[in-house]
Amino acid sequence: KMELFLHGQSVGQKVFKTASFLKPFQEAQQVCAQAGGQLPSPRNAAENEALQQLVEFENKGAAFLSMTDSQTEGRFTYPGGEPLVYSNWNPGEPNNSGGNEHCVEMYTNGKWNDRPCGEKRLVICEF
Ligand code: GN1
Ligand code: CA
Ligand code: CA
Repeated sequence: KMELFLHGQSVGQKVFKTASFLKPFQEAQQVCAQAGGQLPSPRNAAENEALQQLVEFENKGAAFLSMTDSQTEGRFTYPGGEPLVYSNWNPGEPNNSGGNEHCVEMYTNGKWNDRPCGEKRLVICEF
């Protein structure tokens, strides 16, 4: 798919834009909210692919997704609390390694891993 803008990807009605910097999850959430968006919630393979292209292009490592299992361990939900309609976990994930992985990162290859929320990851927002 053609890259129309350097720092954005549009897919369906959704646009992903990268902030190009790294933040812990809570600050990343605030950055997106302040901009009128939210952290990315890829809900199908096309959205996941569009986001993956942006993560890969940025070349700053993995990016945070919106979803957490902070409410109930092992049950990942969107910011509104709904359960996932789509996932692209790396094999063996989510594993809640160390008992403290309640956020989700997308690797540059598009696969997901649960990860501690306090770690700094690339900030991309969806609008
Ligand atoms: C890392 O370090 P280890 O193997 O316990 C990672 C996990 C991954 C795992 C994949 C903090 O865990 O999220 O699931 O590798 N956690 C950290 O093998 O690096
Ligand atoms: Ca967890
Ligand atoms: Ca993990």
